[in-house]
Order: sequence, then structure tokens, then C-alpha cells
Amino acid sequence: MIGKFFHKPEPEQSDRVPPGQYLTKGFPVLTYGETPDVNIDDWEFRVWGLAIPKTWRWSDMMAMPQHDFTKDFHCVTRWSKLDVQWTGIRVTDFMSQVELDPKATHVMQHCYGGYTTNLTLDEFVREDNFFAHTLLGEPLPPEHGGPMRLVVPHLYAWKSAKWINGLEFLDHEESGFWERNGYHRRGEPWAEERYSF
Ligand SMILES: Nc1nc2c(c(=O)[nH]1)N[C@H]1C(S)=C(S)[C@@H](COP(=O)(O)O)O[C@H]1N2
Ligand SMILES: [Mo]
Repeated sequence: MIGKFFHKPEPEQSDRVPPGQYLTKGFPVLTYGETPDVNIDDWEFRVWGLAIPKTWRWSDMMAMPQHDFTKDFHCVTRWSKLDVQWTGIRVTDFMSQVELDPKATHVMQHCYGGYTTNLTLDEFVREDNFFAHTLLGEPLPPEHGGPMRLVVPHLYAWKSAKWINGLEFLDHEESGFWERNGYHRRGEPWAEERYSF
């Protein structure tokens, strides 16, 4: 694999590539299971657990402030892609519409298709985390999580749930899909938090 599609970073980029990662110019698709077929007319997003339960439709999300983001993307299988251009909604703006129980300390992301991944509330509610519906100026393709995914740029990309459709707020840590299957609870690429063993 390394050679044709993956390359070592140029010196001027090397300070942006975490240890053990290789750059790719393409954008590989990494999905466990089938790609769900989600229509924006039927799209719903829910919060529950330690928050007042609430549902958002697609138009509710589009009514929030929209921003462009250019962020690096690091998959734990060792590919990184620099400067991915997205458009979407800041998690901080979304969270201003959520009535959170002060006891909440953790959050589980839920998705169409059943994937889950966990974060602490502090890792989730950050200025540079966002819900993305646009990639390179085009509607986010289904294989990359369209119509809507989360992007958490400072952690390995398995923490960026594709086809996200809900958040479950918790007062303790629970493990999501890959975390139950040996991946790290936090997943910070500069610290190489790849596995839990
Ligand atoms: N719902 C869902 N989200 C997911 C995954 C998945 O299998 N299902 N894979 C994760 C992993 S391991 C990575 S590296 C990124 C890959 O995103 P991409 O396919 O857009 O490159 O999505 C993450 N989000
Ligand atoms: Mo990944």
C-alpha cells in the first residue's frame, strides 16, 4: 500500500503529520458495514439521556450559522489527509439549543446504520468541532457520511461519526463500536492513542 497512494510528508508539512501516519492525496472511505441511504426530507437528529429530549429536522440545522472549515483528517489505520474543506455547523452553536443536565460528563454519538463512538463532553464541545453537510463545495457524498456527519479534527477520525443522527448524554463513560473492539477511549493522534491494550 505505501508507495503509490501514500507518501511521506514533505519537510514543510511534517509538523502537521502525527507520528506513524502517511499522507494520502485521495480521500479513502473507511466504513464498517453498509452505507445507509438517508434522505434529507426524512432526516431527524435527536438528543436524549442527560438532556431535555429534542428533535431537529434538516431545515433546523440549515437555519443555524454555517461556516467553512479546513482541517486535517487522521485515520488510525495510518493515513492522513491534509486541508480537507468542509462546510457545516459548529458543535458550540448546536449545543446552545440543547438543555443539558449539569450532571452530563460524556456523550455517545449515534448514527443511521448503528455505529457509535464516545467522547467526553470536553472533547465534544469545542470551537473546532462541527457537523458537516458539504465537502469541497458539494453535498457530502453518502460514502463520506452524507447527508450529515460529525467532524472532530483533533482526534482520530473514528471519533467523527458518519450519518450521525443523535447524541446521548451520560454521567459516565461508555464505549462505542471501535472502543469496544480495542481502540483507545480518547484517540489523540499526536499521542498515538491508537489502542486500549
Ligand atoms: N457511521 C460510521 N461513522 C464512521 C465510520 C463508520 O464505519 N461508520 N468509520 C470511522 C472511521 S474508522 C474513519 S477513519 C472515518 C472515515 O471517514 P471517511 O470514510 O469519510 O474517510 O469515519 C469514521 N466514522
Ligand atoms: Mo479510521
